[in-house]
Amino acid sequence: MSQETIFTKIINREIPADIVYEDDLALAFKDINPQAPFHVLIIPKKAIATINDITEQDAPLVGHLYVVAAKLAKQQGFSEDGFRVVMNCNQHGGQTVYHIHLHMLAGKSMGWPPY
Ligand code: D5M
Repeated sequence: MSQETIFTKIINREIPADIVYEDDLALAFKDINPQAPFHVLIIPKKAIATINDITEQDAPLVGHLYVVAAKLAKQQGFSEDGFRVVMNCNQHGGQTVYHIHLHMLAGKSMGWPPY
């Protein structure tokens, strides 16, 4: 299942976003409703609705999102102190935009569990 969402519009520059990283496969931009001093969403350019829709073929692409997170952490100086990445799935996971995205939160110490 892959439907066009607001994130496709961001990829296509049809709506604005504060883009912090882009390559052939992925895009990262500031979350509109930040939950940490640094909160970006790292998304694949390929529209995949939820974690449930990730296939074996998508594995390198999904892995790439983590590589981007590590690059951003290094670039922004968060590697050592640490940060959090999380991907929500469907209603119980708190997903609201149905184009997979890795939340990357940094710049403060975060609690666990996340509720
Ligand atoms: O996270 C979806 C996230 O997407 C949520 O934190 C708000 C963010 N969002 C929604 N629209 C935009 C735009 N236009 N720019 C930037 N960020 C946006 P989820 O895990 O699906 O709940």
